[in-house]
Amino acid sequence: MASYPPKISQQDFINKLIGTDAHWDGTELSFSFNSKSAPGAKLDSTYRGWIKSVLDQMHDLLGFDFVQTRGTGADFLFDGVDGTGNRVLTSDITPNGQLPQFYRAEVQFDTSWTANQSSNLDYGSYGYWLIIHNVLHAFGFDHPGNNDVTASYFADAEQKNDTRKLTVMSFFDVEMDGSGTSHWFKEDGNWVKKYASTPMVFDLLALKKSDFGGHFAGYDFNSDTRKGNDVYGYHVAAKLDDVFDFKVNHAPIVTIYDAGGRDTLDLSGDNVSVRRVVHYNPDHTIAGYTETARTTSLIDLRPGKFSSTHGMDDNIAIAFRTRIENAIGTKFDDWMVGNNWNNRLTGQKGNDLLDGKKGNDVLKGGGGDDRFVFAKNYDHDTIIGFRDDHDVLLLNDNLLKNPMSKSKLLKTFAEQHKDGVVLDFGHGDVLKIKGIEIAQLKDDIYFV
Ligand SMILES: [Ca+2]
Ligand SMILES: [Ca+2]
Ligand SMILES: [Ca+2]
Ligand SMILES: [Zn+2]
Repeated sequence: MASYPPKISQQDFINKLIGTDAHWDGTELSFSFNSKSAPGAKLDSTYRGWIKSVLDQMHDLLGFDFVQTRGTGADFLFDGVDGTGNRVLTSDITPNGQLPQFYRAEVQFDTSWTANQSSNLDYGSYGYWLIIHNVLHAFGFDHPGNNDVTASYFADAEQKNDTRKLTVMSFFDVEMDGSGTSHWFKEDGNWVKKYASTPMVFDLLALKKSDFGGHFAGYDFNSDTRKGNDVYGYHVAAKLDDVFDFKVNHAPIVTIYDAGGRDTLDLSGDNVSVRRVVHYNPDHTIAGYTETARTTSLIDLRPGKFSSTHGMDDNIAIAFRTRIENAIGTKFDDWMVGNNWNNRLTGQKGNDLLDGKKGNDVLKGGGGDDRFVFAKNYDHDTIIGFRDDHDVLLLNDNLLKNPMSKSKLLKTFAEQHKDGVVLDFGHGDVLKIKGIEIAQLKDDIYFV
């Protein structure tokens, strides 16, 4: 009987990722590709392009400028090997009274592996995931457990949440922890397992300097990255990293880091209509899979939280400290959750639930029968295009000191304005519902 390993705290988990205090210093790092690799093992131009795209990601996260050089003396040497396995070798020195500093990293990819053949590299592929994994090794990361590529979850995982959901350093699939999390994606009629194409939420926490009591020297984050008003997902600007363009990265498993501006997660182009459901045996091992219609998505803008889109689960995360203000939903039934800032949530087609949380939010349900959540400390929210007898108001009873009837509620708090109804619950909690009259609203209110 397989049993789950214990769950450990976020702090303990991240301490496991940070195996050493060694780190890279300075602002510029050189890299090169070994031109003297064994014949047939050499990394071709396609492979090199994918490695460079990972270095671009590391620039956007940490600000290092990566400069390509010739020869084998670079800070990062990327090498192809034939049959000796993937390896990362780092060297560091400890200057007097300081933390250890890296001065060299050699990253070897075994191109005899099918996954490492350049024709098999793409966003979401195992081979691309492995490049990110190994580059993070070269930045000082360890595996979250004492295990390697041959490990199996029930025999070797030291913590229940050691899966690829939180970190690219894990060897265990997201579904292993019994959560039912599916990263399967149907491609050309076949179900394919997808992998993260950016460092994930805990990786970013572990990379960041001083987040964890100075245990790790860590890195400052790049405060210039995408600091304008950016759109992620669909209808993105040409200059955006392709990893966040879901027309290119069409089965996205990503964590979004953004340094400022008013940003939008646009999921309007997500038309994935099937998903793969994971089934478990009584002993927690995987029993098998079934295919089902995909009808919902979850879009959660809170830092550190995951969204479930493209028929997958927990595949898009917002990094801690990253603020994404706006979201555009799919044609399916979206559950949209805002954050503590001012959000604009647009449900579009489908029966959506919109929950802006704190901040002055604008909620637009679009077609379908939509539900709008309002509660204490939600500030000034505005609902646009409320459809009488279709849309529903879900009012949290924490807005009221004492329970009351809907008629009493409307009498006490509602005021008819030219363009809609304003419900002023006091203490700055004001909900405006546009395009409706008080009398129409009564049968559309529910207390939750
Ligand atoms: Ca931005
Ligand atoms: Ca809708
Ligand atoms: Ca909000
Ligand atoms: Zn590794």
